[in-house]
Amino acid sequence: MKQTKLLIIDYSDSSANSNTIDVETLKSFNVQSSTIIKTITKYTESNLADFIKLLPFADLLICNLLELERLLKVRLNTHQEITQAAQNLLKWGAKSVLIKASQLKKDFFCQDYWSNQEESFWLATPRLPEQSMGKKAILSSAIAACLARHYALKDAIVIARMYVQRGLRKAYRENQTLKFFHSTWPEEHVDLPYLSTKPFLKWSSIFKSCRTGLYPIVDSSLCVEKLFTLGVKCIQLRIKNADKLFLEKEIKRSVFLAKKYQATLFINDYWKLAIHYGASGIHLGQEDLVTADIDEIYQSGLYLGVSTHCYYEVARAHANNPSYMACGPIYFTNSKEMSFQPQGIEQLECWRRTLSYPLVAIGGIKLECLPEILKAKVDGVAVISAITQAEDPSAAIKEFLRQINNLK
Ligand code: TZP
Ligand code: MG
Repeated sequence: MKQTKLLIIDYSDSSANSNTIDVETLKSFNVQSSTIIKTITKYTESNLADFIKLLPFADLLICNLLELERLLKVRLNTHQEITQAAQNLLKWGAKSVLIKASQLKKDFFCQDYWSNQEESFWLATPRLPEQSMGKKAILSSAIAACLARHYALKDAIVIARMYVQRGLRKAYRENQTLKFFHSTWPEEHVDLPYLSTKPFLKWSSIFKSCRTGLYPIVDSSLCVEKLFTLGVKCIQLRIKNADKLFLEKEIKRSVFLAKKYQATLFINDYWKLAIHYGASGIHLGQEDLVTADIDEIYQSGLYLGVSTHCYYEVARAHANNPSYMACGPIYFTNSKEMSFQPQGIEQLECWRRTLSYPLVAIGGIKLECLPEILKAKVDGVAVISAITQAEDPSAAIKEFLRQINNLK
């Protein structure tokens, strides 16, 4: 999370009322928190020019497909055309754009596209029956609400999308009219969007699920062996910056040990070697999701675990239906360079309420805080330093195992 005070422009050209704000008025605003400016502009060439002058102030411009077509005077029939149109719109000066593309009717999913030129993603949810309820206005309000709670913009967009999806899914009739269901924080798995850099064209394969229990992360086959002899049943081998020969030897030996002890072994990063040597699963970070061949991993029959640190990453992991999601860091950690603040136990509890995936808590977990982690009903507890830096690693492992397995 970071401090955010952003300007959102919710473009609309559908009303006859002209209510367009001009640049001078905008400059005179003393913006204290994230603000939404709704432009209601009966479309003419001259007020289009005024509208464009506002855009360099906008952190986010939201418009739907038909509005985008009218703004750019183009027809948009494909994902590729929408992507290109969004890039053209960005040239007008907004720092980022969110295109509600649900009007692309032949699309199986309901998809939105966000881009800030450097980064972009599609957000997809199953299509619900078409309802006209001012969805775009609700979406921009929900984004502003999340920004006010200091979520980063990409997280705010994901949470707002969940809010809108739930409201539409649970829409109800009152006096013959269909009403959007407004409520508190969205926490239902079914409303979580799939997030990907590519448009969503079909359902993704679903990886078999894996409940890890105590899940130590170690960097050598020697440690793997020691932990298996102490009764650990699931381990991740995470070797960074090793030479290829050494790496292969370590993976091969760890796989041999996992088979000997009838235990589960995940390999971090090296998915091709994991498949080649027959590990039980592969653990990938967010960057790896871009380069790894997820279909090939699925075809190989291995588990897939994914690291997540925020809503944006959870939605991106969700697009791959992994065997578990690791959420962290829960507490402060020194074991990995981290650009995320600790999420804390409340957010872990929220992930538990939200995610149907097996949930692995990670980051700064020591024996002292294990009871509150287990109270959150996680399926796995991933640890590095609590074991590698323990005064008596064997005793620490026995205690972790005792507490985790007692609760099963
Ligand atoms: N991913 C998120 S936190 C973390 C990783 C790999 C490090 C966990 O190590 P520790 O020592 O248990 O905090
Ligand atoms: Mg990685």
